[in-house]
Amino acid sequence: MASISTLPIPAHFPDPYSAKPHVPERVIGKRRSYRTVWVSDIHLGTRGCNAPLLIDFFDHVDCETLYLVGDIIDGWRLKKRHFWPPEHNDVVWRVLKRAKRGTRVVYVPGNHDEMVKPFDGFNFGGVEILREAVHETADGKKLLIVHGDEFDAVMLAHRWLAFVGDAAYTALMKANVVVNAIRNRLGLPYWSLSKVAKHKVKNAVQFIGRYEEVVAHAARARGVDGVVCGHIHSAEMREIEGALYYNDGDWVEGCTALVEHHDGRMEILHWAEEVASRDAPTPIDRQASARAA
Ligand SMILES: [Mn+2]
Repeated sequence: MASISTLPIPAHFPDPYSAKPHVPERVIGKRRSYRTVWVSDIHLGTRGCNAPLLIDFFDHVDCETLYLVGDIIDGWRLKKRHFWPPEHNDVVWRVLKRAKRGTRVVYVPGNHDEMVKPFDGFNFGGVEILREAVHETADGKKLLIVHGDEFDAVMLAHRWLAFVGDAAYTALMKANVVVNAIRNRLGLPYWSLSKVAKHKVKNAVQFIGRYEEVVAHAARARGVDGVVCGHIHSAEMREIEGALYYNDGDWVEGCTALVEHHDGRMEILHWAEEVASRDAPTPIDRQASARAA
């Protein structure tokens, strides 16, 4: 009789019986230590997710509290198509390992992982599920932690506009040439696709600005000092009419995290740049090029 351990497992699938990650955890001299770390919009289960960079981030950074601010697992996409490379399991492994080592891990679900929402108040292996949380910084500021999709209804704008980036715009400009060459051959008049695209980009910029204002307004209404959210894939930290607005960005395009230092100071980490500068020749060269820029 075949025992369960001899059942064939597809080669591409992470070994479900293994307690070890596919990408081994790097033991570096000393991890950077923060009081709090916020990450969101990881979109595990999609091709867009930049898991290798996030794995690198987790291997270099330590914190007392880790907030997962929604859209961590993309349930919407997974429902349609199964996509789960071993690196995505490695991200989960690192989060659970972190919890086991004593980090408080709080998971505030978003819209793409709304299937987690009914588990409000549950604790899964050290991961606390909360629909929303309030964080107090070392310098006594109260911050509301929400994913941010709840503000969409107030916005009356299309969320996808926020994702129109430079790359999409460049691609559209190129497509414009092709489209009009075809239109010309068919005897159709010129139609500016790039003009439409430009309009959309302008809308996206306006959308982000409006979104930030709506969130800041909500903070004031709730009587907290500020809000930490994600959702629009646009990292930011600024004060809007007396309210603190923090957005930790995403791990699809920007690859950013929001961190709180031990003294309460907040910072956005751009991890792709951190990795790039790590490979730079010397710190002096780096300073020189930073001054030249
Ligand atoms: Mn979202």
